[in-house]
Amino acid sequence: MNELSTTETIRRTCPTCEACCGLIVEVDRTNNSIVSIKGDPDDTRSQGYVCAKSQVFNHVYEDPQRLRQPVLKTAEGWQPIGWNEALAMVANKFRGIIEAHGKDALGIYVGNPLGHDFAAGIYLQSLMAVVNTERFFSAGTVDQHPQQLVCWGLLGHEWLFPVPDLHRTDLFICMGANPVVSQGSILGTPDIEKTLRDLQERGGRCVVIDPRHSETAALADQHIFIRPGTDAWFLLSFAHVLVEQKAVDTGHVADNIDNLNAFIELVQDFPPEKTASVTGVDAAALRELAVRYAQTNRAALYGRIGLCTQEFGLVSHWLLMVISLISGKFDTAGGMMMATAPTGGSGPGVTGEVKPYGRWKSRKSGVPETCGELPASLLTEEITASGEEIRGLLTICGNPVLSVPGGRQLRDALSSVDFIVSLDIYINETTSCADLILPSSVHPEHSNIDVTFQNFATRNFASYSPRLLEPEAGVRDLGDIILDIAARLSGLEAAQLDEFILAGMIDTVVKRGEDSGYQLSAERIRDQCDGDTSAETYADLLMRSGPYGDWFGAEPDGLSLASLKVHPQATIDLGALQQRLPGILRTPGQRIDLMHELFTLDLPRLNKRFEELLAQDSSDKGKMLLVGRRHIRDMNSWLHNLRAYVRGRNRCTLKIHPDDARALYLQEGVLAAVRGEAGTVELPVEVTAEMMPGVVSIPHGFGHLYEGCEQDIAAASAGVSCNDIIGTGLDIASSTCVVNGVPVTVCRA
Ligand SMILES: Nc1nc2c(c(=O)[nH]1)N[C@H]1C(S)=C(S)[C@@H](COP(=O)(O)OP(=O)(O)OC[C@H]3O[C@@H](n4cnc5c(=O)[nH]c(N)nc54)[C@H](O)[C@@H]3O)O[C@H]1N2
Ligand SMILES: Nc1nc2c(c(=O)[nH]1)N[C@H]1C(S)=C(S)[C@@H](COP(=O)(O)OP(=O)(O)OC[C@H]3O[C@@H](n4cnc5c(=O)[nH]c(N)nc54)[C@H](O)[C@@H]3O)O[C@H]1N2
Ligand code: SF4
Ligand SMILES: [Mo]
Repeated sequence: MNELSTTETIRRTCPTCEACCGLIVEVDRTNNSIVSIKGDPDDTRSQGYVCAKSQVFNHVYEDPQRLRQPVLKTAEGWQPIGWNEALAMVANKFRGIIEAHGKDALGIYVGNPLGHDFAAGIYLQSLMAVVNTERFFSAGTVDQHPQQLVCWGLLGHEWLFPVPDLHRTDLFICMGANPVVSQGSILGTPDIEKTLRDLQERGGRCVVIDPRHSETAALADQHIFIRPGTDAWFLLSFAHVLVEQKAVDTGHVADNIDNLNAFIELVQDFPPEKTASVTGVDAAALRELAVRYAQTNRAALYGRIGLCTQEFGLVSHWLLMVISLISGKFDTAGGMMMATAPTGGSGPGVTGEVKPYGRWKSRKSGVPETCGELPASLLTEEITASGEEIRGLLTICGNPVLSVPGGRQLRDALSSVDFIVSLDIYINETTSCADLILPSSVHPEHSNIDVTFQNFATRNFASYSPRLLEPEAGVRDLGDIILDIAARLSGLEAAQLDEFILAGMIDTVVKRGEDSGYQLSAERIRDQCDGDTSAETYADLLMRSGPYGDWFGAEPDGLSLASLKVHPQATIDLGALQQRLPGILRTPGQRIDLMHELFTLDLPRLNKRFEELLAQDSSDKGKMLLVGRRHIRDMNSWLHNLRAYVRGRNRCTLKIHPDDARALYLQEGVLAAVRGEAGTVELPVEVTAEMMPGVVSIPHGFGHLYEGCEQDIAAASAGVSCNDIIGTGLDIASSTCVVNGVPVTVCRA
């Protein structure tokens, strides 16, 4: 601290997206406030870069409408309630429901910001173990589930994701992702725009395959329109060309691969000329791209949300990974590679032979779970499942009323749940339906470690973000709240449950030591591990026994939490991505079965759909396919109460191609009515040649229209929710919600 002033400079990472940019924050100690947030030029990853959202966590901290203490819904409105009373009520109500109706009468929905809170992630695992409900839902089923299943099916680990090695690639093919706006997802790179320009400057190419000429497409060397939902056939043809070109080369994993011939046989049937009319991609353009890919040693084929949340999300991501594998571009520099995270693991989830699918089914429609979850769009029908209703619901950092298909129906269904608790910081479209809301500290008030995102980064890194401000009186951290609920439900004190978790982690570390040739006693580990909070201690344990760890002194130059805390920057760069196969494979016998039944069982559905699409008459006026989009100033639904992020032009518009607009008598700015399976919304038209003809786009996360919310700024720029149109259609092979390529009818309102 400077002697003359009360300001202090603290370095931390930005907690708002996966990029984890390094920040310099000036904090004023006299009034416990943040004076400024700037990019840290000395952060080796981000080098001073930040986007407009770097200020988010301070705006949220200062937002007067953010909840700062628990509130209970009463006949007189929301009333403050003490923590003890609130937590006792949660435990009593939930225990009562479980005793009367069984464990599965309790539902849990977890949203996206939880991934940005390391401590909450740890304690969520414990809560899930304690509650053990089959009615578990998360934003993951409107997101990365197909990718998790592909990672499990081919590599044996649900959370071992390949990322494009952007810093060394010469050809980046980007399908169904818009990293220039999203800042990269399962692709952690600060300043993606510069990263892509660097690629171009060294002679490389960026090619975007997307039904919209997105911000990433605008920067790319080539953009190819594709009809939404048809990527699987594009990829089958892509693989066909590789085979035709005799470009199949399985490289250093050749000895681990099974069923290569069967895969080759499969793709023989899909020359580009056969799939062109279905995908809308010219056969010659596809051939040229596939040949270029085959001839480029360092090439990365990447896909994200647009590939996941569509009718054939699982098959598309399977093909994406198999193509990398059979072209020698997987686990090699410049191709698709896996990070080596300092905490050693690659997150929760199933490894090896335990199947992460089909272990139970939803009660109403019999849809199989995947990755321990039921599709979030089925929450509504599960709540009302006759005789097996969800009676108690816990939502954690989630806003499913806006984020999940059939949002309006969900909102209605929530009124029939006996008791809803929301762990959230706002009274919004979802939490306003709760009986009790328990807010937690926000990012400036607690420390954090980017454990999840260290697994998705394009360069290996470690980071520590210290607490910036003294928490306001009575504020509790989200992790502690979750721990407390888990403890009360299992009849323990929070400290006792924490102690069990610690003992379990120490056992894991002892075993890790044995596997790596370090003889460590539990006592020695317990003596040495350290942290300001239990969660920090857990991070210390994992880091010290991880791939760069100090092994509790055995490797004095290795990483520990203490070494991160004294490092001048918030992050330490741990170098380029490394080759990880075959060692890291967790499949039985370390085999990579290219034709795993998880994927091939969906081929008949794929073939049937292909025939239907071939036969389809596309002349039906007003019938369009809906896709989503994101904007740099949004983060799903939760930044709209911050004036800095909603001012300016209305972003919640229907983007439509000029030819379609003309045919439907829609001019710029008029209201269009867009009807889908779940309902109709009306919103202003934006005519733009960005869109592929026949495709329209609406962003998600808007629709702040409900009574009872306490987000005045959001309400003033409400927009509409595209999830009020989108029905509960699934990529049934992965139980993932389809929010892209959704059939809608468009007309003038
Ligand atoms: N149509 C369509 N739907 C989509 C998508 C799409 O592309 N198209 N994308 C999907 C994707 S990828 C995702 S991840 C989901 C997101 O789905 P959700 O995670 O359900 O939605 P969010 O809008 O991110 O809601 C975040 C919630 O967390 C709260 N929150 C924010 N910060 C904190 C905090 O620090 N502490 C606490 N306790 N609470 C906090 C906010 O108030 C808000 O209620 O949406 C999905 N829905
Ligand atoms: N600014 C901002 N950043 C964010 C978020 C945010 O809301 N705002 N959300 C964060 C979250 S939770 C996530 S998961 C990530 C998502 O990160 P991305 O996946 O990079 O983001 P999207 O903008 O959803 O990109 C999806 C793209 O897929 C295209 N698409 C739609 N359907 C299809 C299809 O069938 N085939 C093909 N090939 N393309 C298709 C869409 O036109 C769109 O351009 O972004 C994260 N970052
Ligand atoms: S890119 Fe992401 S991590 Fe970087 S400043 Fe913006 S929101 Fe924060
Ligand atoms: Mo997401």
